[in-house]
Amino acid sequence: MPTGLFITLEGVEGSGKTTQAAILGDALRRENRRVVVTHEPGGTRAGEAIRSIFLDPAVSLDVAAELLLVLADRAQHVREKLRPAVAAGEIVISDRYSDSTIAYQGYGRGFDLKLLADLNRLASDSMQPDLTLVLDVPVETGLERTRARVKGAIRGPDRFEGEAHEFHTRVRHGFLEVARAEPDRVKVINAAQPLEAVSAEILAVVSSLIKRRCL
Ligand code: T5A
Repeated sequence: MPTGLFITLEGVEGSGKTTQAAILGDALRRENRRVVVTHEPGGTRAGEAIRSIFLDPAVSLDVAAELLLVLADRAQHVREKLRPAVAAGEIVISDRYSDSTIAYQGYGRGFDLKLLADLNRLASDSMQPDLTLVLDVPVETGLERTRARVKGAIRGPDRFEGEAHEFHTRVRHGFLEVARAEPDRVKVINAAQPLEAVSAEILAVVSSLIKRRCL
């Protein structure tokens, strides 16, 4: 029975996850590996509909509704896309997953971490990443990158980009706490470096895992 690999990229706004997920996907495809690059919220048709409500600052959302929406997105993503792809032997790279709920809804919004762990287990059907890379940057660096992007686009900041600096500081701390608690699964990458240096570090960690798993 073929088994692939499940890799997640996590981090604060503008840490470079989307950019690095694409670069890693391309690098692995060049090695003739089968790769799926996906993201949360989103990644399925239902997920994209959820995402549009979830991120729109013009839609009023209580924090409990926000939490339940992102969990609904994950429940669909795992069952429709992530688990079948890994079972088929693909390397799945997800731009955000369960640790974002711990960091944003737990450390950011203040939900109880034990409750979130239970809800994450339900939503993810207990599917854990083989490897999680936390792209760590100072909050200001990340927000500066997203602001530069917003300037050149027609859209304004989304629900989270518009949050206070303290919120993002708690979120960054949350990711680092997750990494401290689970050092075998979670590796912290210094994402304040130039793009190519970050990509090289990520590829080295992933290649070493692939080698260990004999994939
Ligand atoms: N959320 C999500 C929750 O609250 N709970 C959850 O459980 C989940 C799953 C998702 C939002 O949802 C929240 C968290 C998020 O706020 P999103 O639009 O998917 O919203 O937002 P992000 O995941 O934060 O994506 P961003 O696009 O904002 O950030 P990325 O993906 O980290 O950064 P990226 O790659 O788009 O890069 C941003 C800019 O920086 C440049 C890029 O070219 C780009 O312009 N850049 C660099 N510049 C210099 N040096 C580098 N090393 C660079 N790397 C990238």
